[in-house]
Amino acid sequence: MRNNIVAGNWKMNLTFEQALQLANDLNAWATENKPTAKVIIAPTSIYLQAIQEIVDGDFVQVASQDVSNSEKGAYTGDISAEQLDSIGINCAIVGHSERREYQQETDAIIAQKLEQLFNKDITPILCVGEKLEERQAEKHFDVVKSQILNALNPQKAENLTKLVIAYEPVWAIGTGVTASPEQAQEIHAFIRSVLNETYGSEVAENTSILYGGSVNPSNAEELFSQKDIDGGLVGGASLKVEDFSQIIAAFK
Ligand code: G2H
Repeated sequence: MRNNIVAGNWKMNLTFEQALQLANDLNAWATENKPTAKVIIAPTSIYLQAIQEIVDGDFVQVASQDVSNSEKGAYTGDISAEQLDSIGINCAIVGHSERREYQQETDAIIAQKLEQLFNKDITPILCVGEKLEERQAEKHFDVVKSQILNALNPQKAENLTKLVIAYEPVWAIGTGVTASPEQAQEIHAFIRSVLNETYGSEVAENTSILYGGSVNPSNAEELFSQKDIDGGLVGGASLKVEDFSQIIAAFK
């Protein structure tokens, strides 16, 4: 279902103590302020259960940063959708550009990961986005379209309404450079039109499309006010409760 969502991707940051503190602080803020947007945090996997236990799931949901593309078995170091489900995790980020780049994740692997998540009714946040040279060559629409179709075409039709997409231009990630609200809106509208053309209006209208890439308290409100931007996937600025709460509060 299409919701306003602000998700914090903590990446490989924070000690256990720091992570618990941040989760506690955010939980206190969210339970007091009752934000209109859905709030999600994605800590490193070894903290998932402890953080899940200290936050109020009505206000702060906990997501995994990744999932295995295999169901179970001899895959040392991997974490399966079934294992996430068994500790009550119902959301996972998939296909982040850092994993595409450093772990050589292909669209085919990402499609398998989506399938694993759908099989366990875990909501995927599918990340897509072009690199700087692709934008400079004006190939960003083609790149994003093929990332989406390659990930979604193998899925069962009934699962496609249970998806969140995050558009994260690689040139804006952790760089302090943000896509302008107009640039972001343009490609978010394009993503929704691709969903509409390929999978129909129900999928297009039910998919929350988040923007990611150097979202901060100063740019969140303008980005989130765009028609096809349903929220943000926030990295660096999600590590401080003051910044992250201001971003969440950009949804009045
Ligand atoms: C993009 C984003 C969160 P940051 O990766 O996924 O990170 O906000 O630090 O650019």
